[in-house]
Amino acid sequence: QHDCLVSNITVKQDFDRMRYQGTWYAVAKKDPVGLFLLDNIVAHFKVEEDGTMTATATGRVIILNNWEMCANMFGTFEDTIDPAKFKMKYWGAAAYLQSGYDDHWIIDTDYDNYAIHYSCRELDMDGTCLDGYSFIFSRYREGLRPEDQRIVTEKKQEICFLGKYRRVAHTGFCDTA
Ligand code: DAO
Repeated sequence: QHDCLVSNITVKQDFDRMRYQGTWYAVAKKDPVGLFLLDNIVAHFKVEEDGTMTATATGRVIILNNWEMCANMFGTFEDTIDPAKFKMKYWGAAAYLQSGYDDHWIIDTDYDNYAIHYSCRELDMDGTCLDGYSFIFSRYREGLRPEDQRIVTEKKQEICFLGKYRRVAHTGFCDTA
């Protein structure tokens, strides 16, 4: 059923970027090679007046051997023919933070409780994902509701990342003021 081909991965039908706006707490993450955001990851999505989706995000990172800090990150999303598949250009508030250009797919969301994000950075020769990452987002920093966990587990399986996630802690490390 799940052949793990990136080209066969299904995303949210009729994705509605307006309803996706606002705050999302990362509650779990599958890391890419050379992981960057560690924990306390919070993203805020917005639709600009011209319809472009943008995001800001914070998270704890460790840079330059052992300097721990909160990264302030920015992202702008380029549309594709699929409303749930974007190209994300991202950069940090400071030059020494990571920047890049990644796929940003919304696999599933109910807009009010959970969202499953997926990004494959590098395809393997067989069409599966060689290097990718994924966030499980919740509208609540306490985590997902039990009824959403079943759906999320099913989707983790469909994107072939089941068992590769770690829990993302929210300790208040990046809370301002
Ligand atoms: O943490 O290892 C990693 C990869 C994630 C890099 C992307 C961070 C920038 C995010 C901008 C806002 C979108 C959630």
